[in-house]
Amino acid sequence: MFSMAIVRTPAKSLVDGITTAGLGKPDYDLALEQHRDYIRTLEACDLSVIILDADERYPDAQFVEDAALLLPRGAIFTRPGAESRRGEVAAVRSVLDDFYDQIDTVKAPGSADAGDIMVVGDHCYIGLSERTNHEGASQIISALESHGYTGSTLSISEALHLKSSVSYLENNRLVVSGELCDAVEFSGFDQIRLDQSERYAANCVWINDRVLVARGYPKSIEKIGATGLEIIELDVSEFCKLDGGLSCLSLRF
Ligand code: CIR
Repeated sequence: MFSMAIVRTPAKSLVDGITTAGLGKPDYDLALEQHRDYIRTLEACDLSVIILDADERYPDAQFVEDAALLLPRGAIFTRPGAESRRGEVAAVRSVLDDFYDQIDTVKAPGSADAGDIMVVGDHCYIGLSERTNHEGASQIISALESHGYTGSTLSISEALHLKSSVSYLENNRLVVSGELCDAVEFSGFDQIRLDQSERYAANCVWINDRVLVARGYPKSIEKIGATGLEIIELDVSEFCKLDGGLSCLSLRF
């Protein structure tokens, strides 16, 4: 169960965030409104939300999930794969230092975005992507082992991050899309397979037996809803334009 979350207010510079989506530039005011809705939803899921200030130097800083992996007793801070995002970690770290005794940090030449890390019980699946390299993953696995966790890697090529295509909904339930439908690593899960046309919805977020799902993906809502979990739909169209999804917008702990 989670009781807290960290988010970061988008800066006006978000319109210059990194993207491959080809959906045009996000509308700042609408992004801000969607971000406020997101915060209200986290609060409705009984989380206390820490809101970090916007920083115009970092157009992608609202995607706080990439800066850290938070485990019950320790935090692992990443070294984001995109150079323009490396400076984002400091602000996230400054609020988390007080919560954790054990802190590890990914160091050069390692790189990792925590959007590439999916926690399933005491195991972490780490996507090797354009952002997360072998060295970064192996530093994370060593840190995980010192926290009593294990880690394993799998290569991804279709989407930006591992969790762009897969989400764990607890109790062995996994939402999967695209290339990950055939991944042997995930064959033992109860899979909820999404249509290719709705693959963006695979980035959903389990919070205390509710699931946040992106608005606009009706077939996925029906499939995920069949689990019996309460679904909360949220419009994140402006973040989708920056290759970001629901999970990227917060760190839950
Ligand atoms: C980036 O390319 O880094 C951002 N525009 C999007 C990051 C999304 N984060 C995530 O999927 N965990």
